[in-house]
Amino acid sequence: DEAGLEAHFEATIAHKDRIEPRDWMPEKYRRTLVRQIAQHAHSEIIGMQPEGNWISRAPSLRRKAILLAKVQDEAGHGLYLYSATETLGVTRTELTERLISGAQKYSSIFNYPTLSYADVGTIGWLVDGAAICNQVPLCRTSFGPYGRAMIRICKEESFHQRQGYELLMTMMRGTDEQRAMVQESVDRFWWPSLMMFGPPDEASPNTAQSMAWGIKTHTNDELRRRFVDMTVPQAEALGVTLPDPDLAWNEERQAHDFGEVDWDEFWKVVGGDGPCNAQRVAHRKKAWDDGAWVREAATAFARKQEETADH
Ligand code: FAQ
Repeated sequence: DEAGLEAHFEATIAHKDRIEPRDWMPEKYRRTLVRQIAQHAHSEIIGMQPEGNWISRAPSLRRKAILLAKVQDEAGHGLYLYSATETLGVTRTELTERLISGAQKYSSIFNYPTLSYADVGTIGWLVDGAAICNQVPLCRTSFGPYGRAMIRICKEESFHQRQGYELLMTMMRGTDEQRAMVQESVDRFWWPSLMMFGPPDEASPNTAQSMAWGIKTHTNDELRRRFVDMTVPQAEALGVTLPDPDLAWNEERQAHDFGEVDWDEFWKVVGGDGPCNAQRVAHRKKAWDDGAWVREAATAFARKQEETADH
């Protein structure tokens, strides 16, 4: 009966065991997962655009090969995460339509433009760095397919982070112009990277329930603080300044103090009014529309194969 199933679900969560697709789960748990995993998948797919912008202009064959591999990895992560979402009873077509209509979100960070080649390095260092900080704990999330997907994705994100840092390190060893280009890029991406962790805890409607269900294991602010502590020494090693006058080591807390994120900007970008929101969604819609004939042909071919197999 329903009460027994619910008790079993609660016990599984309490033991930190995993919920699998065939297990009974509360409808709100299922909906929360579809929301979070689909948004995560959409972020990977939309996230191909800012860096994809530089593939044709990479400064060397080696840099181009690295960038191509990274952007392809992001496509793979997106497809992997759509598959995890499909185990909850939605199709990829429905999810893509919800992205294009604006019913579902994707990470705010991908609504900022990539204005210089240094942005490729900064995205790897800061954006993938923030992604790792947020996603390593998700390897132990309560829903099996999501947690297992995160393990592989985090390994690839580590490579992405290192390639970005190495790119910036190379530019910092270059000319004054190159160093200035890195600093200017870090100035633009620092605050938006902090926004990736979501609103402050007191303004995060989903955190409490998601933590009770073991979907999230840390709050948004906890992970944001962890990211700042992790990144400051990396910035020092690189020789760049993080654009926050309030950033300082707090001896007593053994952690960094830092300034307040511009939450008005965050909500504006999340609400669809960031620098590139319209462009990102329009680009995705065009690719989806242009690909309709491929999906139709593949479906017709699969149907024909089935019919032939019957005879
Ligand atoms: N952008 O109550 P909360 C990557 C929304 S990494 C846009 O705190 P929650 C790798 C939130 O959805 C990026 N919207 O929500 C890569 C909710 O709205 P809703 C993807 C945001 O879910 C690197 C509302 O605000 N990573 O792609 C954002 O408990 C380089 C209230 O917020 C993930 O998705 C935001 N930044 O916590 C690819 C990680 N923050 O849905 C290419 C998995 C919040 O009720 C290149 N997701 N919102 O309408 C999570 O960990 C969580 O969903 C959070 C938000 C922490 C993002």
